[in-house]
Amino acid sequence: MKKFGLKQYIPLAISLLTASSFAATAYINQIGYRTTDPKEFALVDGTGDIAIVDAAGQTVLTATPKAATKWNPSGQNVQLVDFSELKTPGTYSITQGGQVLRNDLKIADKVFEDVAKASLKWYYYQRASMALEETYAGQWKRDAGHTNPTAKMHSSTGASGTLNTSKGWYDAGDYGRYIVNSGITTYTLLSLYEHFPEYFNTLKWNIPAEGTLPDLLAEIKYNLDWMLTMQAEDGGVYHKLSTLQFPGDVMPAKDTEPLYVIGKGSAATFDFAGVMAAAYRVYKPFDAAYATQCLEAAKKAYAWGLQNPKVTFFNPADVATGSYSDGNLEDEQIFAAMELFISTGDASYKPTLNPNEARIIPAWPEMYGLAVYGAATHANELGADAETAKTMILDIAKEFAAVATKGFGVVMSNDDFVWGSNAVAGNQGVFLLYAYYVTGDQKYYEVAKKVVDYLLGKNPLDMSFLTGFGTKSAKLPHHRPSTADKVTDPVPGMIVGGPQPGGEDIGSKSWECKDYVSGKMPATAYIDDRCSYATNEVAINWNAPFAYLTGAMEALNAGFAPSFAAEGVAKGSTALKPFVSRVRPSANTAPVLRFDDQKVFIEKNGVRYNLKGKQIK
Ligand SMILES: [Ca+2]
Ligand SMILES: [Ca+2]
Repeated sequence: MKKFGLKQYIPLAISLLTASSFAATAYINQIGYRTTDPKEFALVDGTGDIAIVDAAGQTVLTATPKAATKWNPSGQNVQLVDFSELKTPGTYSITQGGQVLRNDLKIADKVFEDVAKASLKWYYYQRASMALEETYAGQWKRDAGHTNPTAKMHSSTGASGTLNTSKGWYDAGDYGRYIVNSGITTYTLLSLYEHFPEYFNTLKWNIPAEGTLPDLLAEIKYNLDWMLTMQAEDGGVYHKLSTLQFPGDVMPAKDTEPLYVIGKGSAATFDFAGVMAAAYRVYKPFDAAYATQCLEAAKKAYAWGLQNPKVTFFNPADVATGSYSDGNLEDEQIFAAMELFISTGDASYKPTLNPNEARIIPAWPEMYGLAVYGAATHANELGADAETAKTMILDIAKEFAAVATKGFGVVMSNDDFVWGSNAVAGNQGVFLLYAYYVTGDQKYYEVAKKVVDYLLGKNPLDMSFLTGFGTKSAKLPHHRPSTADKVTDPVPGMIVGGPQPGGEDIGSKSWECKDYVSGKMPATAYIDDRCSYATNEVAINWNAPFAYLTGAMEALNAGFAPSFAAEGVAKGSTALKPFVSRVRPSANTAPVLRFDDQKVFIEKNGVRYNLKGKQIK
């Protein structure tokens, strides 16, 4: 008997028919487990020991599940099962009491290489202004979209006429290009290269060549080139490039409404400055002129930002595309300052970290954590602030590690199931890898790995959130090319937004979703349907942490460690003890960043505040 589905909603009458209906459900990383990694799956409604059986029918391991703990986001009582002892590559069945719970358990070497490549390759599929050729795109080949070399200046830019602007990545399921969301995305991908240059110098995934650049840097440059076009003469950076309204479900080439350059503000400008300062370091060995262009653009942007530090963007009345509005701009400023200081050594840029800043898990409006990352990974340049940054990371990472011993074995709690919850998970995982880098303590690697397990199937929906990969994965993402092409399978390598109970896309109109939230829990409020932009859309900033996690884990396991890493990282030598640190607010009482549509607010002790600290309903 194969059993993959959720079973908690099976009516009681049916489950009473025969005792065998009480079979447990095992939730696994459907892509597989690395031979040398710690391994764990989640079990619900289990009784007794489990056995793992190889393809020849031989039991290769028996294990006793841990005591059940309740996982609040799904309401399930979950037993975690450790099967780390099993290290032989192969495909296995999980059985309990003679019943086969599932038969798709895989163990392999380089187990995340394919998903890392696919999640990076997806950025190629999102390229604006160029055709995707069959030699690279296969059945997802398509015509070029948004090829117009100029876009009109919207009055919100304070400028008139047109701007030469092209290239870049489409942001999400729509065709907008937004500097703010490009900020965290591009930085995350740049940092993946900067941490593991030797590994990514040779890793390839069949995209068009860009000179002699490694594939990762060729892909990132396609977006940097676009970002560079979005800077005004005075240094300020325009907020976005989009049509006035979202297009229908059409291919990029059919979205022929006029493109506008819209808005100009501090968030876009500081994000741009930080990204360009980091790009300087990364591209310098390959193309000194391009690197200098990036650094000069960064300096110019930062100078404008210092003169205009609080210019908040709001959608003008005639514009309905993504707003990416953010009322708190100090974190964007410190991110830019940190990157400029690291790249130039110029003390006038040097920011000072606030050791009490608790909102340091990065998200698109929440860039403080990237400044903490910058400080923690540049001890020589930052001195005492590098130690402050390490302490800030470890205080939270220790809590994450404790939380992940229970429930589904992930960090996430109810509050994390916001719009784009899979990116919350992903960024928690990246955060844990930084804790691993700065301590060498394997514990943090293991907890970060559990995040990958969650995203690839060890979750109450029993599904891989990466399109094209896993026994059961999203088939109908909210992604216009996947909807409008004539191809059955969605574009591969996309992390969908994931479960969250907001139900913002539910309604009675033809394009809206029917109720998929009632009776569900935060971690199960999800629908694999094109209508669901609130749970099943894709976005460049949601793919980036997943790509970072899986790419970094492949690099680490290939023996590469970041140059700044503590002893023990990736090299199998003695792990260092974590740093001792002071008490901080617990995860339960610390302020939490929440998202509602594209608005952001802070929640603390159940009370919501806007980003200026004012209480809201
Ligand atoms: Ca912010
Ligand atoms: Ca399709």
